[in-house]
Order: sequence, then C-alpha cells, then structure tokens
Amino acid sequence: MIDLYYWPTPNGHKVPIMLEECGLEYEVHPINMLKGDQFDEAYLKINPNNKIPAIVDRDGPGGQPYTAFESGAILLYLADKTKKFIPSDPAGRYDTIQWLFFQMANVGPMFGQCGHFLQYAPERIQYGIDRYQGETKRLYRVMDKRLGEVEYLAGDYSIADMATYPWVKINHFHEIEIDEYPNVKRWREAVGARPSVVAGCAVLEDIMKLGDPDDEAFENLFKNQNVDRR
Ligand SMILES: N[C@@H](CCC(=O)N[C@@H](CS)C(=O)NCC(=O)O)C(=O)O
Repeated sequence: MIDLYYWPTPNGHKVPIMLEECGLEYEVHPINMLKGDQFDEAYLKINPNNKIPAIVDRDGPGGQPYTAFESGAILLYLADKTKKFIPSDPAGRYDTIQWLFFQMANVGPMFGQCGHFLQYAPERIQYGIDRYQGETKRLYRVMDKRLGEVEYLAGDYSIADMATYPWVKINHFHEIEIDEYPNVKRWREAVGARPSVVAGCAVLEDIMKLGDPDDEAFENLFKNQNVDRR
C-alpha cells in the first residue's frame, strides 16, 4: 500500500498516473495547499520542501516504510520497485532518466513560471511573460522535434511521458496553441487516451479548477517565499 500525499496539480497528477499504470494500491491524503496544509509539521516530516506530491511506501526496501518526495524521484522509485515504465537495458534506462530530468529541470519550472506570470502575478510584467513564455515555446519546439523522431519521449511509453503529460495537458493556461506543435499534439492525444492517465488525472480533480486563487490561497502559495514558515 502506498500513501499518496497529493493535491490535483500537474506535479501531483504524475504520481497517481504511475500508481494506476502499475496497478499499485494507494490511499490518497489530500494536502490542501490553498489552505496551507503543506506547512503542517507532520507533513514537513514527509516532505521537508513543503510541496506536493510525496509518498510513503508502507512496504519499502527491506520491508520497511520508505518516504519519498520530488515527483521525478517518486516516479523513478516506483519504476524501480515495479520494474515497469523504465527499460532494464542501460541505454534505454538512461534515455528515460534524461527525458525525466528534462521535464523536472525545464518543463516543470519554466511552464510553472509562465503560468504564474500570465495568470497569477498581481500586475502584468511583460518581461517575465516574455522570458518564461519564450522558454515554454522553446521547450515545446524541443519536444516537437523529438516526438517527430520517436513515438514517446524516451522511445517507449515511460515515466518521462507521465511526468510531462500533465503540464502539456494544460497548454491553454500557458497560452500555447497546441496546433503549432503537431508531434506534441499527436503524443498528447495518445498519452491522454490511456485509461490510467485519465484515472490518475481524475483523482480529486473536482476539488480544484485552475483559476483565480482567493486571498488565503494567494497568501499560502505565493507570499510565503520570503517567510520561513517551517
Ligand atoms: N519539483 C517539485 C515541485 C513540486 C511543486 O512545485 N508542487 C506545487 C504544486 S504543483 C506545490 O506543492 N506548491 C505549494 C507551495 O509552493 O507552497 C516536484 O516535482 O515534486
């Protein structure tokens, strides 16, 4: 049994997608980041970085509970645990890790900032929009080229696709025209049609729609950077 500490956001979705794909049993523990649950002392013992997602595998290495945070590390952990969605041959494994890191180090942070400056910044800061939407478009071009050469990011369907899909699913939030990236569009349709991806993205989905955060949510999400709440 896996305890999943979660809120329905792109980084969150990655983990239930993988749990569904692997047929692993899991129990969802909502961490309402709009209300500041990510700062609770009990949760900080699970994720010292006060963000979702995190897991506790009750049956971890050596039969002991194992705690993991950072969505990419969680996907890798689950892939190694189940021997699924990462090839066992070294080159295929490293290809998958490369595209997983590409998501973690590029797609997540840049798309995240793009969405922030477009949708949440209290004032319109054109420099920030141009900087991060420009990077977002560049990353779409990188993915489009890659996906013109291979079916999925690392060749076969893998944890790299599971990490990337939830961010590409919300292209409208980043004001990206998906038709301009036909190979990404083809890939997005293929990944999005998988029953486990649909099920993973649906976990707690009705709780949060992307949109205007209220004052409390704004405080918890964006005003805490300069205040140590831990
Ligand atoms: N690199 C981290 C990023 C996690 C992350 O940014 N999570 C966001 C939701 S998508 C969060 O928990 N935000 C709450 C906060 O910043 O207080 C991962 O991939 O796990």
